Amino acid sequence: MKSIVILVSGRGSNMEAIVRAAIPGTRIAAVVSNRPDAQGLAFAAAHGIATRVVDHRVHADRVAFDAALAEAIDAHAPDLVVLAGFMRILTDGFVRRYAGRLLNIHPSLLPSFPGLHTHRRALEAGVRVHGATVHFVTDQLDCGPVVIQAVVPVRADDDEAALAARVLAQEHRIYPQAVRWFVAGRLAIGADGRVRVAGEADPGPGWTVPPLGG
Ligand code: NHR
Ligand code: GAR
Repeated sequence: MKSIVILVSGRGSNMEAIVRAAIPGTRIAAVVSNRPDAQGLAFAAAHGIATRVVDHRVHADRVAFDAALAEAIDAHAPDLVVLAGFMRILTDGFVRRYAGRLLNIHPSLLPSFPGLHTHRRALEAGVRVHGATVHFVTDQLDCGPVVIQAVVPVRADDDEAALAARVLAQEHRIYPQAVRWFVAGRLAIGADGRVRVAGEADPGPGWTVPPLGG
């Protein structure tokens, strides 16, 4: 049984998608939030999952916050740590501690639009396609090895909310898939820094494009 700790900051719909996927051979050991008011905590508690709050505001700096966060995580000795809408940048020391077992989902087609407000920036840039990326976390923000991406069209009449919703629906498909691959031991980071998915044709079904009409 692989044990997973999920970190959230807000709504927690990606966490919910992973919980609902009920991936065989996995157990969601805990959901940890840096915000006491994160909506995701209620869903986790209602599903019998242990919840913890590590409030970044009560810690003097990022190093102290990350130490408290690591303590909360390590209490569950997880095989995998999943950032699901987690909104605090993590220190190098934290990232090193969980190297190779720390995943993030970012709401853009990385390396385009790292950082925040990705949907607004995609609209401003006038790109025709946008999407989401699951990647291993490294000390380079939003730059870690890519596991899976999903592409969505950008429509002429899109606003930030409409585009975000279209991307989010794809996030809910690709994040459980990435977790499934990880727990099945099928993900490896090559010497070239790229992710290989064992048993999938190169580059694997790591990309998905919903039909333009959809
Ligand atoms: N930490 C490291 N070291 N590397 C990554 O790739 C990380 C990370 C921590 C979080 C998620 C990321 C995203 O997918 C993530 C990737 C928060 C910020 C941010 O600027 C940026 C990127 C991401 C998450 N956070 C502000 C901060 O000062 C706070 C913003 C807020 O609280 O609303 O930490 O987009
Ligand atoms: C998701 O779109 C996720 O990709 C994004 O925030 C949303 C969280 O939704 N993550 C980031 O922007 C990280 N900086 P959720 O809480 O419902 O999963």
